[in-house]
Amino acid sequence: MKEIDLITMDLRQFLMCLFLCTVFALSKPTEKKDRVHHEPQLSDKVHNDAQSFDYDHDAFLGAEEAKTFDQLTPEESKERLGMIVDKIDADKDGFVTEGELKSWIKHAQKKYIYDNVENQWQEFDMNQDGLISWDEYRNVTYGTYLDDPDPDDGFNYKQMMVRDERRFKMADKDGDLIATKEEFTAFLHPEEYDYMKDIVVQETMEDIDKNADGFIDLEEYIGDMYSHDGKADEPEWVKTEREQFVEFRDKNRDGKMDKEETKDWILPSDYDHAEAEARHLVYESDQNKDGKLTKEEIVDKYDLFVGSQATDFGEALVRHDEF
Ligand SMILES: *[C@@H]1O[C@H](CO)[C@@H](O)[C@H](O)[C@H]1NC(C)=O
Ligand SMILES: [Ca+2]
Repeated sequence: MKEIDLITMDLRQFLMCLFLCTVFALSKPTEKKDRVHHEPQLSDKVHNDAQSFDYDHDAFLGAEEAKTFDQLTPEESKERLGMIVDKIDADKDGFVTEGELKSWIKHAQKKYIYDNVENQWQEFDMNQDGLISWDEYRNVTYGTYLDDPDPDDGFNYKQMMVRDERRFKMADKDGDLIATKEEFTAFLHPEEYDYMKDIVVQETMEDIDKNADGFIDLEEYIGDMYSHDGKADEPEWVKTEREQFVEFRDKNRDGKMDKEETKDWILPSDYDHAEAEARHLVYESDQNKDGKLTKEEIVDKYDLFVGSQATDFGEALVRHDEF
C-alpha cells in the first residue's frame, strides 16, 4: 500500500509539473502547440547505396543498435545477424518474407516505444502475472484519488480516469479488461496503432472543441495553439494558421473541422518507408529470385544489412589497434 501511495504521489507531482509547464508555455504568446503526430524516420542518413549502406543499417537495426555493429568484425557481424534472422522469421518456416522484414523494420523504428513500455511495466503489473488489468492500472494511477475523492489540487481525476478507461477498453482488443504487453503499448502509445487512431482523434477533438458541439471551428483551432494576451497583435504565424485552416484543414469549407478533417490534420498518412525499405532489401539480396530470403542469402549480404563498409571497417581497425 505504501508503495502505491508513493508512486501515485510521484504521478501527482508529475501532473502538477505538467500542468504548470503547460500554463507557463501557454503564457508565452509566440509558443505554438503542435498537435500533429509525425512518423519517426527510419534514419537521418541519406539513402544512397552507391556511397554507403548507413541508411539501410539504421533502418534494419535502429540507429542505436547500428552503432554497436560498427565496432564488430565481419565474422561477429555475420554471427549476430544470423541470430537476428531467426527472430525476423516470425512463422519459423526458414524464410524471411518482405512482410516479416517490414514488421521487423517497424519494430526497430519503434524500439524507443517498446523500451518506454518496458520501463513502466513493473510499476503497474502488481501481481506480476505478465498482464495489466484495468483494476491494476486504475489502482496504481488513481489509488490516492479513489481513497480521497475530493483532493484540492485542482485536477479533475474523475474525468482523467473516465478517459483512461475508455482508451484502455479500446486498446484491449478481446474485451477482457486485461492488457497484454501489445495492448498496453497501444494504450500508452495509441498514435502508433491503426485501430487506436479514432480514439486519438476523439481525445484531441475533445481537448480543442471548447463548446462541445463535436466540431473544431476556426477560433477553437487557433485558441488551442495560441493564447491571446489581449494587447499584442497576432503574430504572423497565427495569421498563416488561419489561412491554413480555411485553405487546407476545412476541406469541405463548412467553417469547421469534423472527425475526418481532424484525422487528416493530426495523423497525416505518410508514404510507408518501412515497406519501401523491406522491398529494397529483398530485391538486393534475393539471389534465386523466389521473392523471399534464406538466412544464407541475408548473411551473404551482411554488409548491406549490418556490416560496416570495408573502408569504415579499416578505419575502425586503425582506431582500435596500434600498428
Ligand atoms: C484495487 O483496489 C481495490 C480497493 O482497494 C481492491 O479491492 C482491489 O483488489 C484492487 N485490485 C487490484 C487488482 O489490485
Ligand atoms: Ca497483472
